[in-house]
Amino acid sequence: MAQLSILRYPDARLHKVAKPVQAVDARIKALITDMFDTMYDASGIGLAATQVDVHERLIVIDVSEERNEPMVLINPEVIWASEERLRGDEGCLSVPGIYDGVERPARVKVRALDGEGRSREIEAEGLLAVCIQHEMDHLMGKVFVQYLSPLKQNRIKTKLLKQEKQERREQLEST
Ligand code: K1U
Ligand code: ZN
Repeated sequence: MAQLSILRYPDARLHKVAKPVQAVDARIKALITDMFDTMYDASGIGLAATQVDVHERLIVIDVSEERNEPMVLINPEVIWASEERLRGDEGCLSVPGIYDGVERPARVKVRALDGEGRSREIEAEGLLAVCIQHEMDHLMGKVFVQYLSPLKQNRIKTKLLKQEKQERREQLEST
């Protein structure tokens, strides 16, 4: 089991645009396994490769209560989005402790390759639709806080930078 390190906002690498996966080969399959381990360990419902500093279009998701419905989306594309939009609270493993409302299309249809490289179409609503759109934003270098006001973004940046400094101080003190 390999745990990957998750980039934390405001790390500039979270804003890189991911490139398409060229082949679903052994390297990508190993990355998928490590991303699921990392996501489950962090109690997340999704994780984009961007968040573990790999800038390729790959997402892992599991929105099930039992944590037994893993879903892999490689090179995902939204092929339809509903006109109806819903606002819901979102969180992010790269923005720990921050939750805020974001408005997005209520339902989406996405085409992607699965973990075996087979093309799939997924119709999603509810939490799955929110999670897919949130993770696809990561692949475009967008973090959910960028939907919030500049004032809120600045407050979040300051809070997380302060937390990071404090954690580094505590680490130094314990060595
Ligand atoms: O960091 C991520 O991209 C994963 C993120 C996905 C997500 C959660 C909620 C709305 C949109 C996208 C998380 O898993 S945050 C973890 C979390 O605290 C959570 C888990 C279940 C439901 C809601 C939040
Ligand atoms: Zn996120």
